[in-house]
Order: sequence, then structure tokens, then C-alpha cells
Amino acid sequence: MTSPSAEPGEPLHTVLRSASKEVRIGHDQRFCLIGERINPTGRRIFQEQLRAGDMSAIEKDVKAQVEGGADVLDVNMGVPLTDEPELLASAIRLIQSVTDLPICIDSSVVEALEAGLSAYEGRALVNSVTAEDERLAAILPLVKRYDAAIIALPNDEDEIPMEADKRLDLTAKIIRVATEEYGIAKADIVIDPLAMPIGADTTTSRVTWETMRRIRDEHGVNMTCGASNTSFGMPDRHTLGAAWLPMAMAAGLTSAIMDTRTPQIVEAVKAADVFLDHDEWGMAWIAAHRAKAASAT
Ligand code: THG
Repeated sequence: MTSPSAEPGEPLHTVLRSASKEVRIGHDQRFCLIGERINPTGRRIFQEQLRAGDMSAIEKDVKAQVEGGADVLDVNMGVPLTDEPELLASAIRLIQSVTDLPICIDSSVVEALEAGLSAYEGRALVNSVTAEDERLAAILPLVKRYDAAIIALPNDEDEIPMEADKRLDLTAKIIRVATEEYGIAKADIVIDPLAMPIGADTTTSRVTWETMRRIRDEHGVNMTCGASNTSFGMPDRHTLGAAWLPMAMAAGLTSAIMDTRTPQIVEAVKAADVFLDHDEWGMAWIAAHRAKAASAT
């Protein structure tokens, strides 16, 4: 039985754009791969380079994510003791000059999100807002003003709810506030159902699957999440990632922030697109196979 809030009709499409390219996220679309690597978290050398004004590593990361098959690039410039708004804006200007992929602007600092939006020429995905009133009030007006889309996390204060019911309550709140109070289209709200490391607690993915299925069935909105979180601290992470993503896709995940440098994971996603009938006649799968065969000769 469908929920009373489920809406009939066409699947919602989250449309992102660079100056010259459009990407659509949707429950009837091929999975959207958001490259995660342009992020200095946990990378000491990259942080030191950025602090010294050396942006050369960014170009390498862009190239690697694009070659691996990224559709969108997540850009995070959270380096302690730097001017994050300035750094993020510079990074976005640089990245736009070397790739035509749309950008997902990743920061917890409102001023950095705004600086990134003002440097970006296109329709960005803003990453992220939570269900906290103060965060919603600070970030949603920016999303509306810059005509962007937004990733929203169903957590409030410092608590990450471990029950699907609570995540669904917060998702409903976010969608209500964004659409009714800020006039943001439901198609432009991308919920992060919260993916946690399996190494710490083997029940976490079950909660995530339930959250995904219910968000898809009750709200129909698009979803993304940090996929590499799930295998953190475990051995053979690539195999875990290659299993986790197709399972998430079957539960309704429509994109992920992930490391597109790993062929095993990217190929598992492309194969799942075929089985979910998101790749009509397997055309993209076959075309990729032919391109690979041609480049090998
Ligand atoms: N949801 C949303 N946005 C996100 C996340 C999420 N943005 C950031 C992060 N999580 C996703 N991006 C990355 C980028 C790099 C790495 C992981 C996630 C990474 N991790 C190293 C690893 O996995 O081994 C370790 C880095 C470290 O030591 O901290 O490189 O969940 N909306």
C-alpha cells in the first residue's frame, strides 16, 4: 500500500549544471556518481599545500575523479587555520577552468557555501544543511537566491538518530520547511539518509536501507550519501563498497559521494543500473565495454 503522502506522476529530477553541462539525478535515471576526493580531510600533505596556496593537487584529483567516471565533483576545502570562504571560491574557479562537470559545494561554514555559490557559474548542489532551525534559516535562503539544489541531513543538534522513524520525521520537517517557508522545489531537495561505518555496528546499514526505502516511497525525493563511510576501518573496502552501493540503489539511493577512482566500485554501480532498468537495453553498459575494448587495441 502506498503512503498518503506519496505523489503520483513523473519522478522528481534534480537538475545540476555547469556552464556547459547538465546532470539529472532521478529515480528513473542512471546513478549519479559524485567524486569525493577534492577534500583535504585526513590528508595532511594536501592541507599543507592548500595552506601554502598551492592548488596543484586539486587538478590531479579532478583528473582522477573525472577519468574514473564522476558525473559531479564534490568540493570541500575545510582546512583548519585558513580562510575557508576564500579558499573554496578559488578552488571552484580553478575546477571550472579544468572540467565541465557540475559541482557539489561541500562545507559546514555558511560563509564558505555563499562564497562558493557566488564563484560558481551554473546550478550547484549545496552540501549540506541539517534539520536544525538555525541551519535551515541560514542556508535555505542562499539555496533559493542562487537557484541551487540542496543536500539535507536528517539530524538535529549533535545527535545522529539511529532509528529510521526519527530520520523520517526530520526528513518530513526539512521538506516542509524548504518547500513551504522558502519556496524550494521538492525536486531540488536531496536527502542524505546517513550512511555509517559497518565496522562500528553491523546493524547500521539495515537502518539506512529502511530509511532509503521509506524516503523514496513516502516522499519520492532524490538521495545521496557518503558511501565510503560505510567501509571505514574494515579490510578489503573496495569489495564492501561494490556490494553496498548496488544494495543502496535497490533501496532507492539515486546518487553517492564516493571515490570514483576504484573501477570495481564504479563498475558495480553501472551493472546495478542495468538490472534496475535505469540503463535502457544496457546501452551505456555496452558502449562503455566497446570504448574499453577500443582503447585496449
Ligand atoms: N554526506 C555528505 N557529505 C559528505 C559526507 C557525507 N562529505 C564529506 C564525506 N562525507 C564524503 N567525502 C569523503 C571524502 C574523502 C574521504 C571520505 C569521504 C576519504 N576518507 C579516507 C578513507 O576513507 O580512508 C580517510 C580520511 C580520514 O582519515 O579522515 O578520503 O557522508 N552529504
